[in-house]
Amino acid sequence: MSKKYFPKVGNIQFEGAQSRNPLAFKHYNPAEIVEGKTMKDHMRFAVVYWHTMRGNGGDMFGWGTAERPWQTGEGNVKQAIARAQAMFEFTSKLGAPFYCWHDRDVAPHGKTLAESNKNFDTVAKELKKLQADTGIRLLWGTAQNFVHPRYLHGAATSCNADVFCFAAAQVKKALEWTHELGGSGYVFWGGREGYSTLMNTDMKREMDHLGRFMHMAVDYKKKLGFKGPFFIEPKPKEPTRHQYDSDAAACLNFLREYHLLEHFQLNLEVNHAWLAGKTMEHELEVAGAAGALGSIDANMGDYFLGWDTDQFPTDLYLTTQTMLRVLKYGGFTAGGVNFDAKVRRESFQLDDLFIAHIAGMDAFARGLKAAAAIRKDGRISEFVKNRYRTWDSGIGAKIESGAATFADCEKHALKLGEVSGLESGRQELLESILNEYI
Ligand code: XUL
Ligand code: CO
Repeated sequence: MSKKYFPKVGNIQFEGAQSRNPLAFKHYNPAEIVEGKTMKDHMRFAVVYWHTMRGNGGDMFGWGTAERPWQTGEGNVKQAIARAQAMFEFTSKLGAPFYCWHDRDVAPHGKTLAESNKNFDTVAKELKKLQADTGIRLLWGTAQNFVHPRYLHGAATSCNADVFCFAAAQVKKALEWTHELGGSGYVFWGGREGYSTLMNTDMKREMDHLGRFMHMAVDYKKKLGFKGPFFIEPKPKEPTRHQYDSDAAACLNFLREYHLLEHFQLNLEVNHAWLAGKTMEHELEVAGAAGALGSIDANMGDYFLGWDTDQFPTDLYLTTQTMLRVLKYGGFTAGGVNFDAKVRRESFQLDDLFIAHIAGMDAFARGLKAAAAIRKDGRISEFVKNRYRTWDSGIGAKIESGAATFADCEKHALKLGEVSGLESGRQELLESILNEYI
């Protein structure tokens, strides 16, 4: 493989907590065993094509700022192949075992669908070679069904049936390549599957179309023999006012209503949870309780800007709370920790890409270690268990088993006269126990 885009950076090494080298891991030690598994296998870190390779630091107020030598060129297939090489050079130097793509990040849009497919085939063949050369694997693929103007009213939920067909064709193709490249899963993020105003929207009809679309995808997955899970990625808004897959609970409701739950898990993203007014741990609990915790898009928002800033996740409370839930629900199988994150516009130098990923990986490694230590300590889980002890026997157990009626409850309450023995929720105590491990 040509190694020319990051000549100043070698393979990133683990140097330990004392290291002051910005281009070294201080906490992410891939071989270290935590709760019986290597950190590498716990985290299954992935680098994204879109922000890392395609992002240029531009925002709606200003042009791109980022130094990205593989971005200079005409935007043709030749350049896309050079970009693929840059992607694999970066990911292998970083030591992340996985990557993720949208079809149109990988290869340019053509003038027709056939031309777009041809472009994608050419570059995806190069991806296959690069995967074999480096051992880097595809965590998931997805179709970019929101950038092209044809998707202005949505893709599967467009008011126009022709647009639905283009979206279906794109997912079909993206699924084929995800399968061919040994992808672990496949993601649906509904970029414009929602509405800007209800004045022009038949919401029920759009939801029905989305349900139909997902069933077609499931049928095609079976036909292909693709065994990985489908993931839905919730987000409440942006660019639309309301996105149908607005949060974990809304996605689960949709999946149950359209009899799709057995085929799907969720890919939860921190900044999306925040935009929904939820914490990441809330979303993880909702998904975990339904047996649908699939994967995570690791990033965070800005505490003062109300939009999807996709910052690298460096907040240790966030990573600890996240890893507590991931461990609680048995860890990742097909999913992983995917850095759907971008460096700030001001962090425009090439080495910032490494520094940012290292910061995120180290923050997640600390989160994992803290979560494992908190679980070993056991005070928090013991507290929670003890808090519910009136359900373990007597009337509580009778209610849980379904054997009790309202009349039984009334009899019990009348006998007691009043409730006694309520105890403190001890939020501050629990927070301080967590702090012992941060
Ligand atoms: C957008 C977002 C997407 C998905 C993949 O907010 O998170 O990049 O992760 O389409
Ligand atoms: Co995402």
